[in-house]
Amino acid sequence: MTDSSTQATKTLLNVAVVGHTNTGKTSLIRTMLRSSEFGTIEDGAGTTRHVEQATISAGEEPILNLHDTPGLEDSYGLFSHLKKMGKGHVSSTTRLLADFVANITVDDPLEQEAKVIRQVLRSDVLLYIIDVREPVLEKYRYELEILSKAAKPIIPVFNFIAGHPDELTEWRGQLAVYHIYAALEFDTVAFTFEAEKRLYQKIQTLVDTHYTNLQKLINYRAKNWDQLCLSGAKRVTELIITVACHRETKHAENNTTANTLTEEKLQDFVRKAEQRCLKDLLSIYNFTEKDVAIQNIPVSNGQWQLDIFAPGILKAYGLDVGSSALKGAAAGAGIDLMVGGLSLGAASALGAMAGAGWSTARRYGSEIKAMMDGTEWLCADENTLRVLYLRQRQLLGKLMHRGHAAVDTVEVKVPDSEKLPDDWSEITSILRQNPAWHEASSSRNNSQQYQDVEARLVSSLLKEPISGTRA
Ligand SMILES: Nc1nc2c(ncn2[C@@H]2O[C@H](COP(=O)(O)OP(=O)(O)OP(=O)(O)O)[C@@H](O)[C@H]2O)c(=O)[nH]1
Ligand SMILES: [Mg+2]
Repeated sequence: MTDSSTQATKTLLNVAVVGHTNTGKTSLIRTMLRSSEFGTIEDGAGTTRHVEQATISAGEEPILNLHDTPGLEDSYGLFSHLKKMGKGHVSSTTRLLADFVANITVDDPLEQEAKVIRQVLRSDVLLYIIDVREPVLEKYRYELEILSKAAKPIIPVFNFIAGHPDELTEWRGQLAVYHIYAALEFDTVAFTFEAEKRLYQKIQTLVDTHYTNLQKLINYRAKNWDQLCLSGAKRVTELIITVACHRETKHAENNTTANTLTEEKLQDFVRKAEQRCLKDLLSIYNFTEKDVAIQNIPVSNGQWQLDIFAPGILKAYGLDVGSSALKGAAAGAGIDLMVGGLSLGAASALGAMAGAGWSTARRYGSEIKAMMDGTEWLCADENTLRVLYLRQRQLLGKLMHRGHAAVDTVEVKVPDSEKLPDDWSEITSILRQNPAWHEASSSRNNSQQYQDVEARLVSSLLKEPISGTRA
């Protein structure tokens, strides 16, 4: 480390993440770092055994140090010890805590607690992580009592809030006893950027010497978050476009076996395209299998649990359209009536026109030729495209943490079909008419019409759900 970076580290804001064991301290740090590499996370007490430090930067510029600490397991033991040290009186100065850490011996039963307190004394602000599912037991009161002796600003962070409103109220009441009013609800696994921003803003108000640096971090993170959401929406858009533009050549003679094979080929294409999109989205949002499980995303071993062509899928996405709902999405719709947006009749008329303009021939040439030699195409039918869109939109919502259980309670149920873009039919019809768009090319990307369709899909995916779910 160079002299200047040592200097920078010294002046960085130091934030200690403390709390009872197994409340999600390490998980919170991973979330804040956007890294699943940091520390060890386990469902069990005493996972983190030592203080570990990580630095959060805005680009290249380090902004703050986070210190993960072991969970406080024996707050009662520590409190009694401090009381003994203070001759029956736990003084309100930090002196007692400093004496405690200075005199602790290796293998002392309170060694772990000493590690925490040592870091607390070295830090500028404390994030106190609370598992609200736990009743406000005596041991937590001792923890708060001890931490408040360090005379550092404490920001309580409520974790595991989903479905526990009463416990949350009780915790808030308990904190008020210690004059701590401004707590944050921050789901460490499934968070929104807004919640993270509030966390930094809270620190800004409590440690105003670091205001400017924290603001740099907020701005940097906000920009990154927007880009992340945009990448997700663009990836889904690419899927919809690839599938909607795809055509499978069908044999004109009524050969059932050949037609079934074509249908299967089309289905396979759609499945694989969706699978690739799922894989990319999970990687864009850095989601591990554990996050997938916590977010209740219906994916197992990286695959959708429900096949896109499974019976009942239309119903699952609110597309209950009579008898077809029982069957699932159709394998494909014959495209002959959609050629170039023309009716069959118009297409034959054009084909018959020997002197049709060059541009007409170029645009409709393959359709006309196909019609002449009896070739037909299959393309993904309307319902398949709808399910595809709705499923990725829902996934995107979860990845952006809009649909987490923690906020589900305020969701107003809106039929999925209403979550399609207003101009959905127009979009899919344009896509079907432009098979050449199935993959990127400069002529596609420069086409005004393509850019317009892409922008419409992206913005519909980024729109807040109409459900009124809190972001
Ligand atoms: N559902 C849910 N689970 C969480 C959340 N935060 C943490 N967990 C889980 O809670 C367990 C404990 O998380 P850790 O991050 O290891 O907790 P810790 O406070 O660091 O634990 P110690 O190091 O043992 O003190 C893990 O199984 C996490 O996956 C959350 O917001 N929601
Ligand atoms: Mg830990």
